Amino acid sequence: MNYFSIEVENIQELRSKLYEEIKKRNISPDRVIILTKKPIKKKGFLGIGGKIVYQVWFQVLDQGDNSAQVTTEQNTKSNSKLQFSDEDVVNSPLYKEIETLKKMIQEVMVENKKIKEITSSYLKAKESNFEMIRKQMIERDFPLGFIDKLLERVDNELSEEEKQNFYVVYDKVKSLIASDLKVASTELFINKKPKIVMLVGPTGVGKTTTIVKLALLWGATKGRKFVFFSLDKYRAGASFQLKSFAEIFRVPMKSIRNEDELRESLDIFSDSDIIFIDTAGTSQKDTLTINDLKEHVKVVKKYDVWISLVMSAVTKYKDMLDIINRYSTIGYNNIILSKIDETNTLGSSIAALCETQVPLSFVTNGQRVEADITTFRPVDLVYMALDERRDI
Ligand SMILES: Nc1nc2c(ncn2[C@@H]2O[C@H](COP(=O)(O)OP(=O)(O)OP(=O)(O)O)[C@@H](O)[C@H]2O)c(=O)[nH]1
Ligand SMILES: [Mg+2]
Repeated sequence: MNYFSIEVENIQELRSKLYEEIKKRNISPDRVIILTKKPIKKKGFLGIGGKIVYQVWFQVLDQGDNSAQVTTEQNTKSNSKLQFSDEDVVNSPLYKEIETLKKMIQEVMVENKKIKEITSSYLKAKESNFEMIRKQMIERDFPLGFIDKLLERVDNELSEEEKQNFYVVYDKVKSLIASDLKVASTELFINKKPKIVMLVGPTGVGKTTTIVKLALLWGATKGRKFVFFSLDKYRAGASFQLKSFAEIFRVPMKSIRNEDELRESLDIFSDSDIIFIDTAGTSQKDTLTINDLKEHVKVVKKYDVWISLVMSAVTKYKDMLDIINRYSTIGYNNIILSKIDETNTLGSSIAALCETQVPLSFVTNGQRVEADITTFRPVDLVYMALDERRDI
């Protein structure tokens, strides 16, 4: 005596699968009886959806079994290939019993249809939430690769239920970006005098303007003694801009042409609380000037230093990564994101900062030295980057 089971969703399927099984086993349909039938729930992909199938167990009676309604004629046939006709199958008691199953299976079909409808509305809601956020992030200039990686994390970290709610998905996006964004302290601690504050970065990003803003913030308003150095030896009259600010602050300003002069001047002004060093704008592609800058940095690294890479928020994403990477040989401590007032989209900057994990110290948002420098909690900056721009 042996047994077999078939799992089906509808009666047609049961008929054809059973017929296949009978043919495969080469048994007379009269020897097959239904033992049990029960609905079972099959889990869907990733735990959503799923369906109910009918599991029907059959017993194949032994040829000598009394309950088997096997005729001698059929017994004789049993050793040849496919010894019974389709008609035998259809007229067998087994098939009659199958008819009674029909109703039950139809009920299961209705149930399955309902499950399918719920599942597809779930998926539709999730997809439209993700799509809306994706679209918004593209508009805010977040790079595609960054968006995809982020949404994949959101997909993995939220439950199916949570993904139905746009605001839950949106908050998750914000909190993931904010937790990836590193920030540097914007307090200037002077452990050992003189503290060196140095800004490096590409041409025209606002290094000189920003160093004046920092001198106001950390020097003048705190009553500290400070001086300016300018390492801008490449352009005649380049230090003029800084000189005029030094006059306003009534502090010394020294133009430096080489490492020896730098050493000397550091020595001369060693009783200052802070020495603010402005540097020449260098193209990130210009390895010669970056190397030259590196030699100067070696001299100042003997002191207590704060070195910031100034990077304009208007820069293209790939160029940002290139700048962050090339200047890394200098060994800066943090990034100052400048000119955020000149763009409506902060996506590329935020993505570049998150991906490189360099801490952000300040953002600058205008030309006014007395006002346009500020700090943000990462979460606020992320809100700014994702939402419509608010006045800052
Ligand atoms: N809109 C805007 N303009 C800024 C900001 N910071 C600086 N600028 C302007 O950008 C221009 C260049 O600024 P600088 O401070 O000279 O830039 P730099 O990096 O020192 O330039 P180089 O020394 O030539 O490399 C000036 O016109 C500044 O007023 C800012 O946050 N927003
Ligand atoms: Mg400058």
